[in-house]
Amino acid sequence: MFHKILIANRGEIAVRIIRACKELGIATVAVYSEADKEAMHARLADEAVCIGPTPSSKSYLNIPSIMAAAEITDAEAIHPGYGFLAENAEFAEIVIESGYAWIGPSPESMRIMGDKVRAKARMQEANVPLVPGSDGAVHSIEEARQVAKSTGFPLIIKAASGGGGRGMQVVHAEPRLPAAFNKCQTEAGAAFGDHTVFIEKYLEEPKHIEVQVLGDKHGNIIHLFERECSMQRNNQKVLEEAPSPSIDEATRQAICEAGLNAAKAVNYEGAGTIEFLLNPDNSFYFMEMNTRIQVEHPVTEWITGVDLIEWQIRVAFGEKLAFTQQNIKMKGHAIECRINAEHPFKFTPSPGTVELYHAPGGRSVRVDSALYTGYTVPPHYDSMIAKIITHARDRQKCIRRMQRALDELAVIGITTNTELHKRLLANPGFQRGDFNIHFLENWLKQIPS
Ligand code: MV4
Repeated sequence: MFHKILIANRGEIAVRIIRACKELGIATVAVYSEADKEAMHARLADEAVCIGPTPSSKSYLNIPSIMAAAEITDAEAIHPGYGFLAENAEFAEIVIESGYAWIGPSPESMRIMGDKVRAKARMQEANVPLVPGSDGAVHSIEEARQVAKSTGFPLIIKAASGGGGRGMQVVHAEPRLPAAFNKCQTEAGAAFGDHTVFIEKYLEEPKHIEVQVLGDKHGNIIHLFERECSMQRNNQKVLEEAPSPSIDEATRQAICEAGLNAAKAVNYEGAGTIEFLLNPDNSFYFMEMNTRIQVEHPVTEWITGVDLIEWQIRVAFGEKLAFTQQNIKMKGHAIECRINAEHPFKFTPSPGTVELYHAPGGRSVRVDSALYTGYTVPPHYDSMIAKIITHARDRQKCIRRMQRALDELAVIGITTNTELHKRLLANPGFQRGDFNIHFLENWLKQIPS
């Protein structure tokens, strides 16, 4: 096994990875920015190296600085966590070419999936269902009009280098098509340095279902069932659960098999997620693949019993998966609430010093966080300060357990979105599983705050 791993990240995910390393007997190197000298991840690691000033562009995204930290500490492998450099194929390549192990998929898999047009072409070859739309990139308004004849309206124009909801334009009628096309192209060029766009029929009321996959370097790939991620706002997930409360066993089997086929089509190694849109009639379509560990991985860990970070490390070292698809069984239900330092209904950020932090506990409650009493949440990074995860035999019991866990949570000194979660968990539509990707935004328009 590796002797020492550098974690190129901060916050709760860096802590999560350090914890996994400790349990595996692997030494850890944290990297931190000037704003993060007092951060939990820098304290918990065996060694910590300052990699630059506060802005992430000069620290957590600073590749030469991170590589220097790996060299001076004699680390053998680099774990990127999520966000920052996690899906940067060039960084993965630099890591590998410099003689370190990359705890993630091959740069080639990352490149294919990072280009949504290439990804869709590969998915088509693998018989993974695709949203009807353009056959590859669309280069002109004329071409867009032709595509619109087959998709009809509404349609959605997406940037090939986009993803996660960035660089998209929904078009409801023909007269808006030229302006939306130009806007999408221009914004894609500015944001990603690639103005390539493509077109899909716009699905109006889908759910967001994603399939967790795990592959090793020996060609073994399994899925670990699905997560329901429709509870989001501005493309930021708020609450996730596993399994999805609203799919039948046949749909589950079909969507998980499609996810598995997607991963196999790029010879996927490590932990990854295939995102699908699920229509009310149970038809589903590939949207994109995330070639990283995700924030919401704990809900999958809890229903399957598989430690995903441990297995990311093991497969990166070259170990074979110790289980087959038949060994992976779902048990019970898990929910994750993302606790953010922000106003629960206005969503304005609320950084500052935590005067008191008390984490919930008790049976089947997990807290992934880098928070502590006295810590000052910096304004420069993501506002997520904790993830509360609960598990129970069924969804209703899991909701109840989450409600009592949130009642125990105390964060004094800064404002958090805990109240949003409490209100959401009490909502009858949420409780029935009667929702789609627009639920949260629609509900927020009409609740008093
Ligand atoms: C879509 C869509 C409807 N139809 N594509 C947003 C995130 C990015 N991964 C793709 N997204 C969407 N693509 C078609 N053809 C609706 C969304 C979408 C969405 C998807 C998942 C979760 C939340 C969402 C919120 C708004 C739009």
